[in-house]
This record gives sequence, C-alpha cells and structure tokens, in this order.
Amino acid sequence: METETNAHAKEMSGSSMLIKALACEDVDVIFGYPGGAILPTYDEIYKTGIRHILARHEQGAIHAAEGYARVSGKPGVCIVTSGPGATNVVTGIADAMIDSLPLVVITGQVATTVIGTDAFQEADMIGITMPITKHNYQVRSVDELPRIIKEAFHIATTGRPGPVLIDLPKDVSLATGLFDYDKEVDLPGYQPTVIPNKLQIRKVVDSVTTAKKPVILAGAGVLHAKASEELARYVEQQQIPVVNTLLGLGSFPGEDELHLGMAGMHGTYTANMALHEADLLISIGARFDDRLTGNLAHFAPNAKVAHIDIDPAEIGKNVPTEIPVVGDAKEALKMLIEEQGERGDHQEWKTWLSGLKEEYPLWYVQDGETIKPQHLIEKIYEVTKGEAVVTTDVGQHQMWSAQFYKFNHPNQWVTSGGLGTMGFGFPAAIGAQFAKPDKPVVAIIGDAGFQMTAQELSILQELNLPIKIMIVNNAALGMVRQWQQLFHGERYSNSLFPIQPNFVKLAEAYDIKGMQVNELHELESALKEMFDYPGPVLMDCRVAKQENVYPMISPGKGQHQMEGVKP
Ligand SMILES: Cc1ncc(C[n+]2csc(CCOP(=O)(O)OP(=O)(O)O)c2C)c(N)n1
Ligand SMILES: [Mg+2]
Repeated sequence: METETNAHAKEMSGSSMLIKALACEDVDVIFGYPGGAILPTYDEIYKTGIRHILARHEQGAIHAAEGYARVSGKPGVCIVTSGPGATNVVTGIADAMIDSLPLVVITGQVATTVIGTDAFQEADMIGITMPITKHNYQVRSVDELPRIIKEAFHIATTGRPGPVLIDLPKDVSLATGLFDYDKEVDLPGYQPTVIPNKLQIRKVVDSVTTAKKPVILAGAGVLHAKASEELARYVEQQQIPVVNTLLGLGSFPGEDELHLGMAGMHGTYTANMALHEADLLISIGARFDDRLTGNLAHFAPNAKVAHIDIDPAEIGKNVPTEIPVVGDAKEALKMLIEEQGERGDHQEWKTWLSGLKEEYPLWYVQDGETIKPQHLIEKIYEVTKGEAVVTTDVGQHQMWSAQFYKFNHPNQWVTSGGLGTMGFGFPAAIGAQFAKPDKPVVAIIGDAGFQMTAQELSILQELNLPIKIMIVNNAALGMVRQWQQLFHGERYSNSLFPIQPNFVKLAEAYDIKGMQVNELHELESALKEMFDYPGPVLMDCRVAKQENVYPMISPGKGQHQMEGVKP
C-alpha cells in the first residue's frame, strides 16, 4: 500500500499509468505484439499514439528491443500478451540477461481472480523468468503500478544492466488508481557500488608500474558504462596493450596500434598469447566466459589479475583475482587516470606483441571465383568505410564478422554473445536502426539463422527501413558442420541444406529488393549497388561451403594452443 500521495497525482487506469510512465521514462519506441490479456494497454497505445512497432513474432520484438538497447545505451521496451506471447519472449530475456542488456518487458497476465487456475492463456511468467531476469514483478494492485514501473527502469539500467519483467494482470490494467510518478525509488536492498575503493585502485596503479607485461581485457562493461573515452585516455597514459572480448569489440578502436584484437576461441593469436604471457591482467567489465578463457587450468598462468566489475558476483567466479575492484568502469578508469602512477617499462613487451601481430595476422586464402566469407566481410567493411552498425546472428559468419570488420566506435557491434541465439541478428538490426536512424545498419546473417526470424521482413516492408541484410550463404549450419568435421568424424548429421528457399523471391514477396551474388567478380559492384540503394536490400551471397573459422582453440585446450594460425 502506498501511503503518502502527491497533490498532483491523477486518477487513471492501470494501462494509462503504464503508457504515461513510459513517456516519463523518455521511451520513444516500443516493440511488441497484442493479445487478449494486454488489450487494455494496446487500447491506450492507440489513444496516445506512442510509437509502437508491430513485430510478426514476439521473438522478433524482443530481439529488436535488445538491438535498440545495445546501440542507444537506453533501455529497450517490449510489450506482449500473456501465455504464448509471453513464452515467446523467454529466449530474448535469457539473451539479454547473459549479455547484460537493459530491457523492460511487460507481459499481459490473466486476471488476478483466476491466476493459478490454468485460465486461458495463463503461463507462470514469474516462475519461468525468475532465473533469467535481473528482477521480475507481478502487479497485484493498480496502486503499486507506478512504483513498480519506476523501479523496473531503475533496476534495468543501473549497476549491471539487465532485463526486468513486469507481469500485468488484465484486471489491474483496467482498474483505476492514483498515478504518482514523482516519488524517488527507494530500494535499500539494491545499492550497486559505483565508486571503487581508492585503495584497490592504488593497488592496480602500483601493479602497472612494476609490471613488465601488462594487458587490459576490455569487455562489454566498458560499453555499458559509456567509458570508451576514459579507456582510450588511460591506455594513452599508461601504454598498455588492449584485447577485447567478443562483446567488448568497439570499446577500444580496432585500428589502434595497441589493440591486439579479440581474444578467445576464434580470437587473434596475438590477443590470446598476450593473455597467456601477461604478468598483469586488468579485466574491465568482462566475465571470463569459457569461450574466452579456453581451459581455465591454462588461463593467464603468469598473470596477477585485477578485475574491475560493477557486479561483485563476477569477481573470482572463474578466475582467481588478486585485486578485486567493484565499481563502474567509467569511474574506475577516471580514478586510474587521476592517480597516474609512474608508467612501467613495457617497451619490450609491446615490441614483442607487435611482432606477433605482424607475423600471425588473421588470414584466409581468396583464390578462384568462389567467394570466401572472410573476404565478403572485409568488402563490407570497405564499402561501409567502417562506419556501419553491424548486427550478426550466431555461427561462422558471426566469428568472421568479429574478426574482419574493424570496430572503431562504441555501440556499432550487436551480437548475441553469451546465449548464442540464432534468430537474433536480423530483428536486432531493426532495433539498431531505430536507435540510429541515420546510420547504415547491416545485418550479417547465416542462411540458417535468417530462417528463424525472417518474418520480420514485414517491418522493413511496412516502414521502408533501409537495413541491408547480408545472408552469408554456405548452404549449411556452418558452425555445426565445422564441429562435425573436426570432432565428429565428418558425419554431417542434419547440418547441410540440400535445398534452400529462394531468398531473393522471399525478399520480393515483401516488396524488398533482393540480390544474389555467386562469384567473386560480381561482388564489388553488387555491394556498391546494395549500399547505395536507399531502401532495404537482402543479398543472398553464395560463399565457400567448406570454409572453417580459424584460428581456433579446440575444446579443452589452453589459449596458447591455438590451431590454424597463419602458417
Ligand atoms: C536457437 C539456436 N539453435 C541452435 C543453435 C546451435 N547453432 C550454433 S551455430 C549454428 C549454425 C548456424 O548456421 P547459419 O545460421 O547458417 O550460420 P553459419 O554458421 O553457417 O555462418 C547452430 C545450429 C543456436 N546457436 N541457436
Ligand atoms: Mg550457414
């Protein structure tokens, strides 16, 4: 029960409170799909004219909200109905949770009077999403709705960002009460530590001075904290080489000479060797995922580890940490810059690393007329001058995009890292385009993953969104095929496509320009045509079917045991 009431508070329905609160939170676009239990809210959307994008499947809506959040740095909002509408967003919620994306997800629910009776379209979303949300609420009374919405936005966007779910029973959205949105959020049990402990910062500073082989591992936390400028200034000051996690790409300029590339399973040899040989590893906003570390027993064996993270639960979770620093990445970097320890002698280390970079770059062989997928990504990089927002799906094309598109700016790279969700990339591009309406957005998608959420072509048709869809068509579940080749005796169980849809005609069915490219000599002019075209374009680019992603750390191996390094 709310006690104090504000004199300005107005009497209104739960659904109008919701839309009003979204306006107070500066929400300029909602992604969703209507249905019975959420109809009162959709009625309000109709009446107020708040911008709503109708996906063609709820999964499309939530991935679009994720793409929007990733690129805008603001929370993504998704509204769906109860039961099947709500369960259709579960994958996206799990995806946002593991990749720390701020979302507010509103699910309709059956009326409070019938909750628990297996009512029509009832699903227990609180139970289902308990482990995959940062927090979830079921609204039991209209009086608590304003407070809950305010808290939901606060929790989603502060500390380590994440998805918050609000389950809204139909009778609550119809009931009326007082709308008071002026009260401050009061959550004594939720107080993320933003400012790091000065003594811990001092320890990092001293360690940098004495280290001979320091390296920074920059993760997505740098992006969430909007700390790229501070990172660049700190690196400039201390001359420490930087490696990125998959999700951290763009947090430090990919073309800077101190950037060693992405580390991990398909990272660069130099980045992995830097972690392996380092005597000081400063992790900023990264969580030592197994695809990054390889076999933990061999991970960074010589390094003293300093771990800067807003989420104390991450520190020491996978890797023993000598210097834990709990706090916001931006604040931590500002303090490190301020303290300005004496610069250590890292020259020999930097020279060794730049030698490695030169000797063992990422590589592939483009011979003949069959397009190599890596070459395709390099060409996309060229034609977009490195300025596009790039989203990907999951698989080989994702790894090649991470390797061969050089990300020089924060928030231009959108991919599903932790969950590895096929079907993510294309709808995420839609959200990305809403976040950056004036930027070129390219969705680089596998021929399989595209078929998981292809129905969202409707949004492009309806709104003429100028998104460029690049299907990297290897007629296979390429990454599965690669693993079957390498680890399952070349038994290609259910991973090759003997027939495929006509992707060009599929695009045309939605009045979208479709193109197909089969050979190398056609590629350059086709790409130019694609990116010069003012509206949406889908390109079905046929690439080498047998190509594998290298270099690679095989399962169970350490970072120093990469295979497929440039011969
Ligand atoms: C929803 C989902 N199902 C299954 C997988 C397992 N998986 C990972 S990559 C991959 C193949 C993807 O094929 P495609 O989209 O064509 O991309 P490619 O690897 O060929 O570039 C599969 C099936 C997954 N990541 N997500
Ligand atoms: Mg494929």
